[in-house]
Amino acid sequence: MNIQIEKLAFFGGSPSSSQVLHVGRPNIGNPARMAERLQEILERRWLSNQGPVVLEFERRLAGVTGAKHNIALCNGTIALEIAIRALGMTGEVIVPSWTFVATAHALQWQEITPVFCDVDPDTHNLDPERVAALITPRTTGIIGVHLWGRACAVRKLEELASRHGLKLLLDAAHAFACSYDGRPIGGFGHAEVFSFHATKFINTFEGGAIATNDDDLASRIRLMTNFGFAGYDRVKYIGTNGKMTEIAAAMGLTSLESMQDFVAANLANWRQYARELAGLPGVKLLGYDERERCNFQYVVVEIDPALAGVHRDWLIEILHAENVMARRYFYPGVHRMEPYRSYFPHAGLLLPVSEALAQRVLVLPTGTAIGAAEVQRVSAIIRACVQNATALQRLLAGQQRRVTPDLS
Ligand code: T4K
Repeated sequence: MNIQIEKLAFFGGSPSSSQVLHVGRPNIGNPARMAERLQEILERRWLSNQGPVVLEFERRLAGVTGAKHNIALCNGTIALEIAIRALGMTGEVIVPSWTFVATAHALQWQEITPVFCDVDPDTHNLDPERVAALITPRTTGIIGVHLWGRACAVRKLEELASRHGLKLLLDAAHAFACSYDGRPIGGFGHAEVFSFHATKFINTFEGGAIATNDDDLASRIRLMTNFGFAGYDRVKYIGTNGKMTEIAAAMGLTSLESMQDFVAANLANWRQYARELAGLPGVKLLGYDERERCNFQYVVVEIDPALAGVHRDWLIEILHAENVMARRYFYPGVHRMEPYRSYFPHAGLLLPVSEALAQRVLVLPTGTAIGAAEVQRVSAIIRACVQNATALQRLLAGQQRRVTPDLS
């Protein structure tokens, strides 16, 4: 595919395709099977409250996570909030800023202070040495995130948590069906939390789950998920409503049946991106450890403007004009979002890696909705921009529209 940069849609040309490509277009399993399940649910007239489809979904989750308890919930954020509360976290909890905002909000929502910790530049996950330096007498827990489906430094975080008597919760929203050290994600820390949002590898429209091997914790979580009810008329705990619906679980079961197809599509896309973007200066595609199980749901690229000659934000604008809705997750970093930026205006000083990643990361479309032709199209646009960076800079300088940041 030959792209001439002066003819890019951003400069007034026509987009390379009218097809809009998204990051997070849902993976859909067999629609006929989903329709059958919906029919059964409607005939049964059992729509929520631990119905048979939710129970079957939980059993199937156990087969993937290997955890003893797998509690299906209405979304990943409520799952985080419930897990945090059931674990008894209070005071301060150490968490990366380089994550989706829900990880921190789930703490702040309960008036627990998120203490932002920097990440390792190679893994994008919590740096355990920096975590150790942030522990204070007020610290009650650590939340590690398996960002992009790549496991965080679980072993070191477990050691640290046990040495200091802290709770360790793992936000595994991205890491369903992934592994760490050959063991499935789901059984580490005190509990792990999954998201089954529409944009996730396996989806239940909206949904989530908590996996744990701790019997007491699991029963507290189950109580909290259903208002604290331990039977008709008997509330023995403070609770909320975190229940998953039957139709959501039906979508989950349907998704699980096609899980291997989803992985295969993601892996094929990722490998093709790797081939097509290879050798471009300043363009680093994040790798996956292929010895571990992975869902390959995220195609993450880091753009180093000094080497590439183009800034990530220029590429975003150019790609969007071409109908490629690439994303700059998790810009500008949670510590720069409200209320955190008002509470901790200088947090960035201790988060140099997170700050740099927020300027460089570009997430590209993948999933079963796209294939080889689309990957080739996205890659060709990026390649054309980087290979013609000097000409691109000249064209941008001549634009009336201001393009930030200005590299000149
Ligand atoms: N922890 C981590 C580390 C997380 O990443 C997340 C969620 C959570 C916790 C919390 O879990 P949940 O409470 O969400 O279960 C998305 C998702 O809303 C969010 O689930 C996800 N992380 C985050 C990384 O991404 P946005 O702002 O990108 O969503 P949105 O609406 O822009 O959708 C992305 C693209 O997907 C759109 O361009 C269009 C496409 N799309 C989306 C939906 C919903 C579709 O084609 N069809 C659809 O149905 O946040």
